[in-house]
Amino acid sequence: MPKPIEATQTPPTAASTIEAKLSSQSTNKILDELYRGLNIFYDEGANGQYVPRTIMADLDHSSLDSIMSNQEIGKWFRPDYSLGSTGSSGNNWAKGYYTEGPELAELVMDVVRKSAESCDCIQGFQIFHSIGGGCGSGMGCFITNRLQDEYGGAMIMTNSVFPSTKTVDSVLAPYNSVLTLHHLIENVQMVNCFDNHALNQISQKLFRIESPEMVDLNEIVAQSVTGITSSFRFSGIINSDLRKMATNLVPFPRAHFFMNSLSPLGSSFDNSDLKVEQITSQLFNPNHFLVDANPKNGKYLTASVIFRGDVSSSSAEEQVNGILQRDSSYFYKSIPNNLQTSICKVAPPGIKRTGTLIANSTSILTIFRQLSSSFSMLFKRKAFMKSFEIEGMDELEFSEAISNLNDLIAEYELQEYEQDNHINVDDEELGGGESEHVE
Ligand SMILES: Nc1nc2c(ncn2[C@@H]2O[C@H](COP(=O)(O)OP(=O)(O)OP(=O)(O)O)[C@@H](O)[C@H]2O)c(=O)[nH]1
Ligand SMILES: [Mg+2]
Repeated sequence: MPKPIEATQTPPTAASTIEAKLSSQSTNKILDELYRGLNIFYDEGANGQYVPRTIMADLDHSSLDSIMSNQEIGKWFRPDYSLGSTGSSGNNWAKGYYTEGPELAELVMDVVRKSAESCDCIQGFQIFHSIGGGCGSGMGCFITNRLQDEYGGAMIMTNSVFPSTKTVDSVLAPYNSVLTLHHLIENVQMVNCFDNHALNQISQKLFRIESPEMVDLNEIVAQSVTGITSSFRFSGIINSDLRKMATNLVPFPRAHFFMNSLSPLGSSFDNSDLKVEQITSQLFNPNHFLVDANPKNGKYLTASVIFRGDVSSSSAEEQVNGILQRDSSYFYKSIPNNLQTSICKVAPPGIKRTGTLIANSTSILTIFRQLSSSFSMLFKRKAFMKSFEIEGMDELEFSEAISNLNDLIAEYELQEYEQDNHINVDDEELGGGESEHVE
């Protein structure tokens, strides 16, 4: 089974329980750190209970019912923050965005407003959704747009499950995904990309789970997100809020799609005490990425390694510098210092140290090209268009979405081309025309 995951072990249990769980590392400093970060994602309720500021919504209420009726986790969430309806998006983005979704999305916005009132300062929003179905994609886009309208200055980071590149989701998944990407390119500042093929491979090969279920895949996603957000929750680390993270990791505004990796992952050997060297090496191992794209097929525009636990800055620096030397050809050279390292002294419970890599890599093109091609195969035959047209959509919206994605692909390709051919954009713009060869 996957290693302990903070998201399932920390609040909203009573603060005293957290303390007990952390007895092995319960120095006052660490506890101070933990309490300091609690109110970033949790409200403190009666009796010292911490309640996640999480709003769950689905047009098909059965998924929410199963969470809320779950004996272990159901009691964690506020019932009035769980919003389901008896409708369905029938796997259709247009229903989620135009017809069925908006009414529920407005109820979500009411709860967002209520929740926002208890915040001192709204830094931003995190959205978890899949983009291949109709609700997470269509209604997800609607909500994103409403958040932008109402909280224009706030940052939005999504954790988006892309359709698998290897197995077939729904036949409409390419349409739903490209229509969603159109919005994610324009209205969101950062997207953490996941896909179920990669998550399944990790579950099967590294965790040795024969037939992984969604809960197994979601645990890996949760583990990754706790790593990413550790820099917001604990002090003294770079990327200490969503805005700083975007500033450091997004060199060109539209190139904000991250592929992330984790270490440790798996149960084949004792993972609780991996050395910094092993963790660093695993983070850059293609088998540890949570999306089915090989980082060695592209270039890291930027990347950030977050170590947690008992890690000294000298060993972190030494290992990360080693990667920079070994894999220098995979790093975009026109952005100096594009691999950052930070250390958070608080490890997840029960483990000595962990690492998370957030990578802004042009390898994400693998996913985009695949989506663009499967979208175009359907669209050139106008296949399944009728089901979108009866919800009020027209072809133009599809053409705009695919051309936006294709433009993004071209932008990433240009970055790769310039690096591969050692072209310095400034020289080109100045009319120099000569390629600058950098060894
Ligand atoms: N990792 C992960 N993937 C999920 C989960 N739920 C759904 N998916 C994936 O997301 C895709 C779309 O899921 P749906 O449940 O159809 O999406 P939806 O957003 O609820 O949309 P509709 O059901 O069409 O209204 C599925 O094919 C799954 O591959 C989950 O809990 N975890
Ligand atoms: Mg659904």
